Amino acid sequence: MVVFQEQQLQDISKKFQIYGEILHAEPCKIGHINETYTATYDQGGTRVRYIHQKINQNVFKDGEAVMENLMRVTTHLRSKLVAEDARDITRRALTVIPTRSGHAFYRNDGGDFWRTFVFIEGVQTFEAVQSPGQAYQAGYAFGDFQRLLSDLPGQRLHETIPNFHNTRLRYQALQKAIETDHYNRAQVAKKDIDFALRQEPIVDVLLNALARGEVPERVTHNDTKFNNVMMDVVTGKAMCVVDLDTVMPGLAHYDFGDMVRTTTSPTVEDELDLAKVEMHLPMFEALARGYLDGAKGFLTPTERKFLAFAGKLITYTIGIRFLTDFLNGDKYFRVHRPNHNLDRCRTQLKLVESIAVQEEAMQKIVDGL
Ligand code: GN1
Ligand code: MG
Repeated sequence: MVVFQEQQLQDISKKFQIYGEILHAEPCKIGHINETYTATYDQGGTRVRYIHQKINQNVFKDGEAVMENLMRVTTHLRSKLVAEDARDITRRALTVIPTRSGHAFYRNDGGDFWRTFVFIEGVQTFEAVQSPGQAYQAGYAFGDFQRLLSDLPGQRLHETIPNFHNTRLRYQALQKAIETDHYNRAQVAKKDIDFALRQEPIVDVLLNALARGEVPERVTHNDTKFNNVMMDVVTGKAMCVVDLDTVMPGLAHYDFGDMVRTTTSPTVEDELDLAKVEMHLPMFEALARGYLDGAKGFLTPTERKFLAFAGKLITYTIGIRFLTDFLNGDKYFRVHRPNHNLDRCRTQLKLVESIAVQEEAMQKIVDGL
């Protein structure tokens, strides 16, 4: 397996405009979807690192659309940073390294899409938030990201995964998985299923607001996990937002909601001790403050009214996606142990409960900012 990966990366490395020789490459274990490697090259006696990544085509059916979005988004971010006279630009926005023939990606004989990024040095990511200061930084980074993309020129971005945050469709997929119960797993998840089904009244709230024109479509990141923000090792400041494959039209709430999911409980996504899984108000306050500071006032009053609710809804939506995948035999999210998706689901549903009892207090905080 390792030998195969090394051989594969040797081949891949030759396709991109990278000078020097590849010395070694390690798989990066963070994401649940794509295959990512950190590769070290020797360039004239200096060691330089790059990221090579294979797109998961079971999840992203149209690799070309993903790459077209990615190029438009990274190019725009870069030009905005240049216009704002920002320093350290290759650490503030992802930089795609083109192939030797000048394309954004390399497609091998098997049809796999590979792309390469500049490796950002001197940053780190965290699986769980440690302090309100970090929550502020994450909120700021994604608010700033939405703001920088709010004037993206050209046509609407491709929907790289259609209906990605459509909670109604996610709910229907759950119902189907329960009915089919192909792996006989519904019994062990009975309590979780019951809880999930009882939340049906919240499922359509944002979809209805969108349909009624109360909240606008925006360019959003759609996967604003805390570990998708790279923070400077020395200053602790957020430097760069990564994982741009789901950047597409969406609601600001999808982003804010996933930040609440991953940045207000100081626990990991698959925490087993559910007593520890709790929405902490000081984290939320810092997160919301950071987000609104970064967004610099582009949100409408109606958008702001749904921010606390969004935390509950998106945490719920990801929770039922884990539950559905558990029932369907772990086909979507990469798992590392038995019942992993069920554990992840339980963490999310526990957080939904915790948010539900504090939702009013959370919204009050938003209203006061
Ligand atoms: C997946 O790419 P990664 O592993 O950060 C998923 C997100 C989920 C997340 C849960 C394309 O994100 O939607 O919120 O897992 N990405 C996709 O950790 O489905
Ligand atoms: Mg992702």
